[in-house]
Amino acid sequence: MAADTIFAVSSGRPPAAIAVLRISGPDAVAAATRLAGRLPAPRRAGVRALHDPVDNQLLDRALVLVFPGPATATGEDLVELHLHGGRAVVAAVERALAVMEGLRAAEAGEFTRRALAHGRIDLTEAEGLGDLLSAETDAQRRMALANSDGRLRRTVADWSATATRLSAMVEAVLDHADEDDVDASDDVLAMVRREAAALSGAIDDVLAVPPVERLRDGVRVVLAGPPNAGKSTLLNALVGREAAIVSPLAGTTRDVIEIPVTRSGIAWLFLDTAGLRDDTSDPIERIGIDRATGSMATADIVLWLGDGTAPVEAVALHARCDARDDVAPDRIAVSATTGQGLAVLWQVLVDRASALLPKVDDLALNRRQAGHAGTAAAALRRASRQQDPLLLAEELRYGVQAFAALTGMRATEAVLDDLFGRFCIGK
Ligand SMILES: Nc1nc2c(ncn2[C@@H]2O[C@H](COP(=O)(O)OP(=O)(O)O)[C@@H](O)[C@H]2O)c(=O)[nH]1
Ligand SMILES: [Mg+2]
Repeated sequence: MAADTIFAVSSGRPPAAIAVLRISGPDAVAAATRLAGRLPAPRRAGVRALHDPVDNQLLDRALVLVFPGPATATGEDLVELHLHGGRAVVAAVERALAVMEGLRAAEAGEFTRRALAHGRIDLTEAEGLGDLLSAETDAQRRMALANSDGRLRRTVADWSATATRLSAMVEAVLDHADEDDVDASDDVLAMVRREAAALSGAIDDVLAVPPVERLRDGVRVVLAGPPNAGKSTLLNALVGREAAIVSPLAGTTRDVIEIPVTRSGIAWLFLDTAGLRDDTSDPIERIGIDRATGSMATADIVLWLGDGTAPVEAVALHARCDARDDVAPDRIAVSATTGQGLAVLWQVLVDRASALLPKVDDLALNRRQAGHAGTAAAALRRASRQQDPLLLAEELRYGVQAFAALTGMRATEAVLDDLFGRFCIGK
């Protein structure tokens, strides 16, 4: 089945000075020709008058660029129209394209999906691109750029090549099992086991790096404690706006409120929770308390605002310190009202987060990638202990398959839908 030719504005939402409309697919050049007449030479920009092929009305004067496939971003014929970025201009050109046979508007992420389908990029690069588009901090940008640029793909290709080479060595031993001298075969197998162990160790090192999600989605900081401890007020003070409702009534905060902020070059996700108490008869507050407990379980950092024993590893605060006489030397005294202690608290948060985040130059994996890397590492570890050459070869093959899944050679539709659903239209 021939693919549709797709089009979408790939630059920002109009109005803007310029709107870059991309057309990709087998009919891209024909469609552009119907609008613009004779096209400029490949990869050369040319100004053309665009006319509606139906009524010959002038639509815009635009810069036209033709990129013949397969050496293009999508792997297909690709045309860029640099239009004047007014809404009506863009809409008129899109209308003229939409009525052409075989053309349709692109779905979110569809250009990148085609790049993947045509082998222009692998799944790790597509994931890196997705992260790059949503990057808000410099660390996010640098990590995403490295992965979209093939850093992870190259590493996995090396791992896979090693496993494949080891697998071939075992196959060779198996093929010549009767003829060869047994000692030499044993030497080869011993070396294969050693190399498999080394490779699984190298993968484990990468798996030990904190996950990309924490960098991408923010360090999850949960404010927890009894009702009226000042959680919502502190959250507002930390994020710098009135995000959560504050009141002297216990049980005001019911649902978990999630507030993303960027500070000190780190993306944070602050979560305000319902106050923890056992004696509520309010069923809705009860649900809120269950959600609060759930949030604490998935927190990267818990800020504990309560006099009682703080949860293990939580940052214990002496909250509302302006309004109390007692002191707690082992806690950070903070007041959301006067601002006392907030700078100290931020420094503690930044220090903790730095240890929880991948370093920019680290090779870090997302959860999907780590799942497959873990599968491969486990297979290689088993291979390193396997005495039976047949089973040894089997484990190595298993490892190679996991690498293929990691780079998307065997990605399922569900994985692809999930990834590209996060992309914008036109990417
Ligand atoms: N004096 C003083 N009052 C505070 C402070 N933080 C919160 N409060 C007050 O304590 C009450 C409960 O605050 P809230 O943030 O709703 O507590 P939560 O139930 O833990 O979310 C409100 O009346 C706040 O105005 C503080 O740092 N100093
Ligand atoms: Mg509250």
